[in-house]
Amino acid sequence: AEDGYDLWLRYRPLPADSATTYRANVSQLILPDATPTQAATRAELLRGLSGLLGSTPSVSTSVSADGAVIVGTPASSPLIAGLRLKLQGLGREGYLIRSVSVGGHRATVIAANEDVGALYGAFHFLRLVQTAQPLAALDLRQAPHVQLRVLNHWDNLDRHVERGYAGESIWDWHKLPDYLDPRYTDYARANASLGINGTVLNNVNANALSLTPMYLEKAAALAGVFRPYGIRVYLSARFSAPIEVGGLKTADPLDPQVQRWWRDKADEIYKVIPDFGGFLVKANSEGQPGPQDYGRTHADGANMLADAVKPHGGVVMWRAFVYSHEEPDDRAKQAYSEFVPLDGKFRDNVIVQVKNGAIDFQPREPFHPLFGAMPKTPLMMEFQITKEYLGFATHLAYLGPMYEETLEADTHRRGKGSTVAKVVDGSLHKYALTGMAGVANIGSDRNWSGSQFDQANWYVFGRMAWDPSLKARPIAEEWTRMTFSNDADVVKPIVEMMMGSREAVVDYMTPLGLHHLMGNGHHYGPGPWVSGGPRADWTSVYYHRANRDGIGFDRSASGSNAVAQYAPPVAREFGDIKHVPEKYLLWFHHVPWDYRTQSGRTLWDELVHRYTHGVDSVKQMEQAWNGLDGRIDAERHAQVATFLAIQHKEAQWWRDASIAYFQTFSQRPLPEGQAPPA
Ligand code: GCW
Repeated sequence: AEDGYDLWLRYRPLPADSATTYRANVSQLILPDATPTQAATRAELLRGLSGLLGSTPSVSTSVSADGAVIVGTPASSPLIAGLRLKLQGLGREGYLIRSVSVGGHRATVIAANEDVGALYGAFHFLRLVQTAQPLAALDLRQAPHVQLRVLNHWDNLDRHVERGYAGESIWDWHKLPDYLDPRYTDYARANASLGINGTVLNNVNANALSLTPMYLEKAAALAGVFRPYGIRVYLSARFSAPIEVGGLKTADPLDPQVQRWWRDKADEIYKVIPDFGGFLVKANSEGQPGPQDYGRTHADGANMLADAVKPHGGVVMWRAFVYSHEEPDDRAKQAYSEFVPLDGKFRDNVIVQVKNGAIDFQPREPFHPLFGAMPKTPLMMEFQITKEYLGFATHLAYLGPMYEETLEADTHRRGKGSTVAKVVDGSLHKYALTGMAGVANIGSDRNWSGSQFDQANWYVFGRMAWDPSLKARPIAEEWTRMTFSNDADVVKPIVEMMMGSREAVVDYMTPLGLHHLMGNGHHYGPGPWVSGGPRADWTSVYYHRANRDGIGFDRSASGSNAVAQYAPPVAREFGDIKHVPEKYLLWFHHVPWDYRTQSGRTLWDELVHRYTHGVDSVKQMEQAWNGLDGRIDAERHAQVATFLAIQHKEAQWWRDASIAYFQTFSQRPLPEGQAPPA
């Protein structure tokens, strides 16, 4: 069935004429299969090429005709050893793909230093065929720019996925370790096709039971499935586990018994998972336990765990998403205030994981001020792939432009051009450890991600984790070609839809720098009126601050002065209402309703205009998609069409509810041509 299960690895037959051309370039495969990774590489190439070309290429040991594809490492393939390719600089995971001549025959070589590099190269080669690229004169070199490219699953042991909109967790803990659902292999293939090399299996709001022998055995079984695909398993560690499952009285990181407990635990884990990646930790945030419960710092906590995994080569990914409602200051400032003083105090196998923005995965946030501000501590990016604040699975929002916007942002910490991407890839501060995490949108739905288009968000995350300088548009095109069609009449409208989709969501939910206006708790649908409740920083009124005078959160020098956490040129830009980019206007300023915006409209009129524009953009997406009826298989077309209709209805809901609510403050009429809320 065309239900989307195959993701972007569809391998459906190419049109007859191009299949003929490709067959001439892929007449035989020469590749080893002595190791599990080699076997996986061979299986993928056979599966992909036979699907795409309509016939299975022969596997041989020597080049006997034009069109051989030779895959491997100097150690695994005598042919590759003989070619004396320049593999230096490719590292463990890099590869090259090159058109060569062997014994007078045209051939393509996919070569790497290690098996996993050859696997990545094989996926790249398949992608070239899938996206209808020429194979005649190839000369490609690729190596990842980021070391740890990991998915974070917020999956609970009862299979509920926190902020998951694609069904229950794919980890079937009950049937593990003995039953290995074939889906685990498909998960590994999909990740390896992007170069994702790590997965944190359990929620950062962690259950200490995941560290008990019974669950470790299950995690080890998954690690066994993923290993041939170059993917390591990590676990979220609950900081109070020494108490909960260790029977200790404290989890104080400076207590020798606690330190010993974690060391023993690490030893135990590495016995069953020898290549265990390490721990991810959410501590002293949203009520989670942490070192501050004992008067210790984040560094004390992280270093204790780092010492425990160090002898085994493990790392600790310590999250900077910390805030507490007991802290009266602007929530946006808290992570920076707590972490910057700790710069240089972490062990060398600790990496601090920072969300893209300082609040929480909003449709649009300015880059987190921590990026660039901790030159002596490796920082990794945390993006959210699951769309907690962007309409869950039914609203189409391609997140490539959002990731790109953050990665391109200039921190100015080492002068102009000090982009977030250069912090993340380590080049700005010469970090020895680099990483990018994505909060997964994966569940048991047949289509994995809850919708067809949400697969693109998994895809673009993986591609940008490999190389943070990649751009959203070419990745959207690549994904569309693999997922839907190479036909220009299909590719073009879909890429346009995707590229405009996130901006549409920003417009109908949180235009002009507004943020956190979603329904309380679930975060679905409009709730700008949300107030009261257990904590101010979970209410919308805390963030929009609308009153008779105007709207927006003053984070300039006259307000919380959060702008001072940025480098001076950025602080000046954001802190000055005349210079702040309009997309961040109400993030940093409380602005009078009659303020003139760049369009010449007053702020109130501009706000209404943006809300309406968001709805109109969804209408256009709907029309574009409906125009593709018959060009895409009926099952996927119908599902997307229905989801777009839902999105259209709900964009209107967002607009009408938001305008009606804000109008109670602005006390101004709707601008001309803007229908009153239905
Ligand atoms: O985005 C918020 C979510 C919480 C989440 C938290 C976090 C895992 O609403 O569900 O908890 O952030 O990132 O820790």
